[in-house]
Amino acid sequence: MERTLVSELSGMVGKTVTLQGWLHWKRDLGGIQFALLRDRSGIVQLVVEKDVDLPIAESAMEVRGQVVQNAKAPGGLEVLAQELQFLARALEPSPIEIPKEEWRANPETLLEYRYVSLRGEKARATLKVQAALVRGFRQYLDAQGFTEIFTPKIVSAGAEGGSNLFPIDYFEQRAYLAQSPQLYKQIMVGVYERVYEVAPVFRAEQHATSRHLNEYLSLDVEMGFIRDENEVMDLEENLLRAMLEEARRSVSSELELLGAEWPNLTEMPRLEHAEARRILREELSMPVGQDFNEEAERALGAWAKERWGVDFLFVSKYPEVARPFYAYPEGDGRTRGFDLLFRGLEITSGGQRVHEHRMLVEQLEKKGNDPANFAGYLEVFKFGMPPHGGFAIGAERLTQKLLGLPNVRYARAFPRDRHRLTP
Ligand code: AMO
Repeated sequence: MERTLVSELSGMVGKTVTLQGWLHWKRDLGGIQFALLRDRSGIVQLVVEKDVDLPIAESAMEVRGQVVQNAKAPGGLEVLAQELQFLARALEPSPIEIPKEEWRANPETLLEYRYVSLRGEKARATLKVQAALVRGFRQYLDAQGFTEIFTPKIVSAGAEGGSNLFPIDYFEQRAYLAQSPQLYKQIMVGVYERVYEVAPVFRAEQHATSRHLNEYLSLDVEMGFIRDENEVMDLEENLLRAMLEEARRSVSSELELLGAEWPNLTEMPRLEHAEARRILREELSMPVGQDFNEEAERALGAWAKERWGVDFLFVSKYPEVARPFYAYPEGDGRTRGFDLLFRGLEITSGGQRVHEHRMLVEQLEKKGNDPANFAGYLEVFKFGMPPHGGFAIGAERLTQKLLGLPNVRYARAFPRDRHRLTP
């Protein structure tokens, strides 16, 4: 018996079909019962004889029945159930009544019972949008001659500075969970010229905020033989357009369901860091440091939206003091490093990197690092590393801002935050 998906029913009026899915909701009207069946493609109403003993919601089931039109049913169709088979009965009532509660449940409850709350249409749509963005990322970069790489997540040293590393025991040695594939993606530029990685990274952020996760999906890009960081930003612009277009093409109904506001993809201006600071200080009367805090980023985002009508804003030529040792110095205190803000939230850091061994040693020392501790890393730069640069996009933050989610945790199936290690 061939399975029909809910999304295929409109072409099957009058026919008898077999559906599989979950019991989403049920109502007993005395003479007759109504139920909703949910599968991966949608939800349909079932009309069920009164003497059938329907199990509780979230049971897995198979139904054979006739497809009929009914203007009053959701989607204008329903299935008159003739045979029902329960493949896996739910053992107890779901802690979250998905259809009723998902849109207004306590956020902590949704995360606590993630294994069922993920079945809600909002949660499913969110992660489908993210999957489409990631698919767009891969498709675009594949077409541009990039090679996908897979680098270790158990590492011997931090890539972004030591403060937020998770230490682990690695037999007799101390190891860490990777904060970023930074050093490895640079090494791989020496192999393939253009590389990308889609993988989780780990940050021991102590603070619980709406934009920090302790484990997040990093979309990393690195490319060789560049003239300067502008080429990297050009690539990121086109990449983001491709990612969003893939989402619009493949998950438009999910975007609509979640009320996603389509961003301005035409213009993504580049503002030098010094100019951004001036604007914050003089035009927005905000105290600013060398690195922008959350408030400053939000203010800059709002300023750019009002002034230029843009959603994406690059802040370029970051000062050396606010960048890691591998950022390419301009020699005047600035670097070729940039951030990209999306609706006032940093979704990317990137830039051109130091590719010369001698300069790298200098930069390490300038930052107070002992080059001896980076011997393995420095080794790589003895063998013809071309000028190169890249960036990383935080997938959850991009999803969060595209969909207007109040917290980045909803953009991850099983978020790890300061207080959450389960489910
Ligand atoms: P950075 O540390 O700025 O740069 O991280 C890059 C992007 O990753 C996202 N991000 C986070 N998302 C959720 N929770 C967090 N705790 C978190 N921390 C960072 C942000 C951020 O812009 N190696 C460099 C990238 C590069 O230069 O290629 C790096 O990791 O969206």
